Amino acid sequence: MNRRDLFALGAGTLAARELVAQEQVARATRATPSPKIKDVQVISTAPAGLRLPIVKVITDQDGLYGYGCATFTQRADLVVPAVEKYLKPFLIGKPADRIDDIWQSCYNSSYWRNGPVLNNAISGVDQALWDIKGRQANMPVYQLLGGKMREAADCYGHASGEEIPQIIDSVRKYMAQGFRHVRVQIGVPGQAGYGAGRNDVKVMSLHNGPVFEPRDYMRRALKLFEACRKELGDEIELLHDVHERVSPTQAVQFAKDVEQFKLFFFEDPLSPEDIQWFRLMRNQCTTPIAMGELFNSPHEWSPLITERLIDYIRVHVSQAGGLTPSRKIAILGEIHGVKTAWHGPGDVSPIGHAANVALDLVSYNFGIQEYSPFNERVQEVFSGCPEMKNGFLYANEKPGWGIEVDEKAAKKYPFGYGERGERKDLNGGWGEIRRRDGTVIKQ
Ligand code: GCO
Ligand code: MG
Repeated sequence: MNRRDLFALGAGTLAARELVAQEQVARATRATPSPKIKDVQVISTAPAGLRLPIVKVITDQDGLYGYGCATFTQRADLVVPAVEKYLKPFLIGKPADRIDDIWQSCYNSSYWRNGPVLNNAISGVDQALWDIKGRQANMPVYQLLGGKMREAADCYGHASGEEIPQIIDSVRKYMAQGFRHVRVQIGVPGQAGYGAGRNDVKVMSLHNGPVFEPRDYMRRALKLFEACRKELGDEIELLHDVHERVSPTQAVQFAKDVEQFKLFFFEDPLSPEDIQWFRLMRNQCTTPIAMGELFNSPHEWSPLITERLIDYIRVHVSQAGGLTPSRKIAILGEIHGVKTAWHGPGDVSPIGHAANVALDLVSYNFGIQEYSPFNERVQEVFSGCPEMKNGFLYANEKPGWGIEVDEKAAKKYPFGYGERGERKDLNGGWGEIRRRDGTVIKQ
């Protein structure tokens, strides 16, 4: 019997009122229809010569789509079929608003998981779904995560060079722009150090390729820190990236030797294969340790965080599978007193940088953000990049990530070419670096 019949019968007004109330509740709780995933595409672009695969998820609702960062620059072409051949057919027709559910199903759909290609592909989809949800809600993503805990993300810039005076000069330039944190890297003459030039010197070696000797590098780096403290004082926060270039015992010794210079953090002293050594390093000194840009798997970050063996977790957000798992990493860190320092070099796309900033703003345990400037070409392709002011990075306040991708401009900068349009060897993948005797090293 419906409402009209009840009234017609003049039946008890109580029953009639109850029916009306039930209808109201049903109307209020009836969910708006979920947007369904209609298409999943990859935009391949390298505006700064670094290959950035971007995933675009398009829904069946007019004009509702989103972008996600899937940047695994060294093997960027492989991310494309991982998205288009496997995730796309798996996702078509699925509700775009069930983000974690989609993340879990993509993650499990390959059975073998936690590899960089597949994780980056999932990240592209995951971040695009967050963008879509933000656009639907008419809010920036950081609002969906609970809102700001701070106004902007304090950042560090990169100062590097072949000789000490050059680097000190570069730090001063950052300080003049308002930065309070700067990473310092120095080259070794004739050697292929990380993040610094090598000048024209030739070093003796048993092969013709780039050379790197860990002990030469460590001696130079210690001289650099000493000079920085002498010339720049104690207030500027100095950071350094070892880039897993030394052996485990050298790393422990190096961490002890730099303790006196009070670095803000000492990054990647060990490779992911050697993470068991962090316990020893911890027992030997109080140098703050940052680690994790190479991590793919919870088996890597979980023990280091829960056993409080590092100070900063430095995951490359797309490498871990996107915003959804990285938010969980941040929360795990908060519980264990480990701070965040998301990887933010030039080979993270502006969408990825926007995801970093969203996490920076909402995480209590934010530590520092790595910053790489967005050049003109990058901004030609990506409008609405996070903004830098006085060493702080600000989120775009528009819905979602607030970034639009100009797909026509993106096509002007295909994979495999450098910043000046020159063809890149190995399609931009990395070659090898060897010690004097020819032993290949991690780089
Ligand atoms: C850092 C880095 C990077 C990586 C690069 C690899 O910024 O801390 O170690 O520069 O080397 O992202 O592609
Ligand atoms: Mg690094």
